[in-house]
Amino acid sequence: MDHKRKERIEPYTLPAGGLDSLKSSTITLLKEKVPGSRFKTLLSQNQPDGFDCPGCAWPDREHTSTFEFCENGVKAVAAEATAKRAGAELFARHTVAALLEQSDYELEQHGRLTEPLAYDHASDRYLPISWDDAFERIARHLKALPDPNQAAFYVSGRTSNETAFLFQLFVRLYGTNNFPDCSNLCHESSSRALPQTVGVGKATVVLEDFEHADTIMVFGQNPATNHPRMLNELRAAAKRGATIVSINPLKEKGLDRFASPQHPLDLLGGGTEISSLFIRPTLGGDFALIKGVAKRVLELDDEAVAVGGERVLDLAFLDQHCSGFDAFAADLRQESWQQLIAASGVAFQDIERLARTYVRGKAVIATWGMGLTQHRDSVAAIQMLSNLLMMRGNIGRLGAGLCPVRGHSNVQGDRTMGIEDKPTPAFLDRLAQVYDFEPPREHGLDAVDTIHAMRDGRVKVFVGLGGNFAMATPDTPRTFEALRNCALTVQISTKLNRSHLIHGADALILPTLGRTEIDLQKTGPQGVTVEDSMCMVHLSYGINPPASKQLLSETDITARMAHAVLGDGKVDWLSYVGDYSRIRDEIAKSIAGFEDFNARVAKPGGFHLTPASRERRWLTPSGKAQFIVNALARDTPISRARAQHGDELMVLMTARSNDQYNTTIYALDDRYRGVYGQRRVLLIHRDDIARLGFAAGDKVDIFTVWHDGAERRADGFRLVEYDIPRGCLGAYFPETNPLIPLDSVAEVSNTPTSKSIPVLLRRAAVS
Ligand SMILES: Nc1nc2c(c(=O)[nH]1)N[C@H]1C(S)=C(S)[C@@H](COP(=O)(O)OP(=O)(O)OC[C@H]3O[C@@H](n4cnc5c(=O)[nH]c(N)nc54)[C@H](O)[C@@H]3O)O[C@H]1N2
Ligand SMILES: Nc1nc2c(c(=O)[nH]1)N[C@H]1C(S)=C(S)[C@@H](COP(=O)(O)OP(=O)(O)OC[C@H]3O[C@@H](n4cnc5c(=O)[nH]c(N)nc54)[C@H](O)[C@@H]3O)O[C@H]1N2
Ligand SMILES: [Mo]
Repeated sequence: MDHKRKERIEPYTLPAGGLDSLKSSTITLLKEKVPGSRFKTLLSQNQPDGFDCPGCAWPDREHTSTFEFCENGVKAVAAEATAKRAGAELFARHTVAALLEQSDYELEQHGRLTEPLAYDHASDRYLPISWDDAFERIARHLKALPDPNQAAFYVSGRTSNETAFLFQLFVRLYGTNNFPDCSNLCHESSSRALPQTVGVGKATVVLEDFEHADTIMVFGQNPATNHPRMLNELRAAAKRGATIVSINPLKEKGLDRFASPQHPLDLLGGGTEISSLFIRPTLGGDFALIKGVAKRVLELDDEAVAVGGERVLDLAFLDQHCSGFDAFAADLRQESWQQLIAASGVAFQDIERLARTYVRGKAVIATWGMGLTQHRDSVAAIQMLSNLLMMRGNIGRLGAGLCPVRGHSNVQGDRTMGIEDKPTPAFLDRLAQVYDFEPPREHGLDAVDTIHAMRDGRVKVFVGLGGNFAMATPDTPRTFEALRNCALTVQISTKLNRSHLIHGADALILPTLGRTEIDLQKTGPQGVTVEDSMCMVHLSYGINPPASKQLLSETDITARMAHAVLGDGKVDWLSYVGDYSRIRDEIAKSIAGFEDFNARVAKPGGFHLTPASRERRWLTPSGKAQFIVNALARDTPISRARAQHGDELMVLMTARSNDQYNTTIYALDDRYRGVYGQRRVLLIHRDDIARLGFAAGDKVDIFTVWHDGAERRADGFRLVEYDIPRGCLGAYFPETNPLIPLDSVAEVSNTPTSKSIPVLLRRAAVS
């Protein structure tokens, strides 16, 4: 095929969704050679007797009565149901060094892993190993460590509650809280911000609230690509007359117009207008923007008081439910407009418009994604958003509330099950009591700190339950160095990825079932449970035959690994494998909110794990919804880099294309942004192209400005003129992860600042 023709830039002018969405899904199914018999899989997605879609954590309507088409879901399911296989022959044909030459896209194309493999130094190849020998090898390494804190146990967010529970129990009985997880790279800022303000780090809304909201503010999210089913809710809200605001440096497709594949009339017409207002902060400008809106709300209340009008603040809520409002108001009053405007990159008129829209709303939902969580001051920004909603009592009532929109389909459930490097004493106390042991109390390592520890030799064994740690994390060369410094790396995976190739001295690949596959055990096919982004817990049953007879379920792998390491002391590990409802009985005993788990989850649609904040019970130290004062950061790595480099300094965000799932590259298009056949592109404002002395289409190398003297670069990116604020750049990850310094992290949450990297551009050395 003519490669040049495929590589093109062509702005997308249709509404998001629509027939193109169906087309793109069909192409994926054909490309993956998904057998026709498996198409029915798609219809079982999110059905009462089907499986929970591995695509994202957006909830389903009553775990639905009708099939809800979703491009993201189709791609995720097709990627798992693919007919392609990465069997032992593949590894016999290629050395690891040869596989390393392949792109992430090519690695993904090999298909599903089929049997356990162990790295062989002599031949630089992965060779088959028996399951028993694999577990024995893990046990040998783990038992040899002088301190259990020398091992780290990564969890990606597709793992079921049942597996996650067993996994954390195993790891804590082994003796560590070293649980780096994908959350650390994702919504950790939400998980750390919200407990301090409203007591729980989860959404206070359920889907039904979207039917009652009159105003919905969407911060830093690209739902057309990442949560397409969310657009059906926004569409319905827009049709009812609700006001939807998008707060995003980019005017993302789908947040403007959406043609729902669910509604044939939409496909024929021009779709539905979603957002009536676009507020476009500079990258990382949200804290200042939201603080500005809060300041304006306070001023509008002052004005109402002055003329004896209706109060803008919800005085009853503030009085009964909140603590710290006076200090918060005093801080808002002293904040300078000039600073807020400069830091947010939003003109006063737009701050005013957003404030007035917010104040007009009687029931306001704020949703957010990675645009809010992956900056240095993300925790402060999310707390400011919580403050803003609290000012008008928009938490814990119909149609209103906080809604962090999580990514991986069970990332929230995994945390609930105890995949947490900083577990609460209450959680550990209960585990201690149920299993009669003293769990480790010392906080463990998160994702970034695990990389530091592996580099320093403090962690020697890395076990990854899903995910692609090597590519999902920042500072790629340093992360590679870290993983290669391990004595053993173990990856429990469905498909081949770079984390298998960047390995320790000893290395294992343990292939596993995906959620769409039938998990047949002694007592019959097993269901597993997940918790979605709005705290609904439900059962999921796979329906496809396993990709290979040699696959074990994640639960089985976890139980056998635990058995090999710990024996049958406190827990009879293997006894749980035959019947997962027995694990749910253990969860019911051990984790708050899961009483009578099996019975409750058996009901169609499952149950809501209602967070106290939704009921206006505040699990904060003050027992109230807590206003939190945070100051505008004035001295930051970006401000320092700008002082040094002036206007040449640009700020880069790294996000997803339409054809990728995190580090999994399905194909090379990002059609909503008009990018085809390529990924090494850099979105940039036309004025910046000219100002920096380039032309659109030029190739540049990107360099990070950081204080440690190390060179961080990513080469050969094509400049694409784009409607993005001046001074800001957009590119895709994982290609740009080498640019993110390991110590460029959000305060408190330690999340890499994937959306604000200070960089300089140079004409590419090789064009
Ligand atoms: N198809 C598909 N679906 C997915 C995924 C996938 O990779 N592919 N990943 C899953 C996962 S794990 C997650 S976490 C979610 C991620 O879903 P999103 O949260 O939508 O993640 P991103 O693609 O990183 O997009 C971030 C958005 O934030 C905006 N943004 C960037 N910086 C800022 C800022 O400073 N302020 C504001 N206000 N906005 C900003 C960007 O323009 C972009 O629209 O999607 C999940 N669903
Ligand atoms: N620069 C930059 N970096 C980022 C982000 C960003 O916006 N910018 N986003 C971050 C975010 S939000 C996240 S969540 C992380 C994602 O980080 P991860 O969760 O680590 O990465 P994924 O790409 O989702 O993992 C894909 C791999 O998971 C395995 N897999 C898939 N399904 C299953 C399963 O059911 N079981 C098992 N055992 N394995 C499975 C497959 O082998 C596949 O190759 O990346 C983060 N990294
Ligand atoms: Mo995520």
